[in-house]
Amino acid sequence: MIIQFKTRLLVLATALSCAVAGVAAAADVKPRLIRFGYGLNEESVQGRAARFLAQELEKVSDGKLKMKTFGSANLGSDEQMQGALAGGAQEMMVGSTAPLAGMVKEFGVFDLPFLFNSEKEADAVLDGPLGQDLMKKLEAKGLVGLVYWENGFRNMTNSKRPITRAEDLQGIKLRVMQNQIALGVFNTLGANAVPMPFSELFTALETRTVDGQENPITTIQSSKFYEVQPFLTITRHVYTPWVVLASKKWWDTLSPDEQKLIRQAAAASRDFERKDSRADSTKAMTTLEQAGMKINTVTPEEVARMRQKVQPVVDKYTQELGPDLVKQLNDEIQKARN
Ligand code: TK8
Repeated sequence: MIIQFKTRLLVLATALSCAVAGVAAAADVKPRLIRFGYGLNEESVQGRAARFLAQELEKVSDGKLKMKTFGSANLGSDEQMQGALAGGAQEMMVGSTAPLAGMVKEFGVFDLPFLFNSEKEADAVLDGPLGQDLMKKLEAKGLVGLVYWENGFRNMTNSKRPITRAEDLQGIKLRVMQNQIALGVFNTLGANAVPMPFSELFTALETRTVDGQENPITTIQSSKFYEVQPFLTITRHVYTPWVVLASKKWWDTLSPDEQKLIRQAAAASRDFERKDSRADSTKAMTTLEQAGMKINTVTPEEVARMRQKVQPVVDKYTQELGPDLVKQLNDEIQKARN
């Protein structure tokens, strides 16, 4: 009787200690060094989330999976890193979906303007069927999509004038992400859109190679665009995400346990990053005001006008991206909205 009880206790204790030690100890996890690249600087939302991811990964792997992070496009622009991952020369990165559309055109859906009304809607679509299906399409191109981080709603800055109406964009050389839809949208609104990698943007603004750009408030603050751009116009014209990617060539050499730990750490980084981004957005706005930027918000009527102006671009790319996909997108947004 007593012996039986003791045996049971021992079995229970063993089971418990295994659970506490976590997956890493028992699992097939080798010491590895993972290079993780990103485009913004270390003091940005991206920088903080990259450090969080590195720490989380060390924690869940008992120090076996070590991540070295490289900010400020030190491993290359988003596009260059995408190529490095596909070729197996770099393990991981985070970047915008816009340049990914060059590999999997369907990622262009996130460049369609005036889709989402709130971060909540974006989360629902990105973490839901549409966002996940898009990530699966990357595998054929040599990339593994892990999670979406928030980049956010984009607003315009420039060195010439406040944008109160679309017409104010006339004659403004506006840097846009390297993506056909972004190019079409801003040219149609009246700007002279110039596609350029983010890594070249600050210098281009400083030297007046371009007059303006568009990015979320958090980036306008962390990249110090306020030093060279006196005007900020709140348009929230598009919500664009970042996606955390792994090289498929490299991913396929990992054990299932290692893949599981990376997925787990990536999911934690997504939750951390979105929360941080939303809190930082409010703080960044104050910084921009204090830095003396002249800030205006376009009226809802003007947003409606802009939306109407770009409708032909939306129609054109709805055909190219696939009307079913765009319908699915709008349905998923509606569902999240209600
Ligand atoms: C950083 C970019 C950036 C994006 C852009 O590498 O290019 O304007 O918003 O966040 O991905």
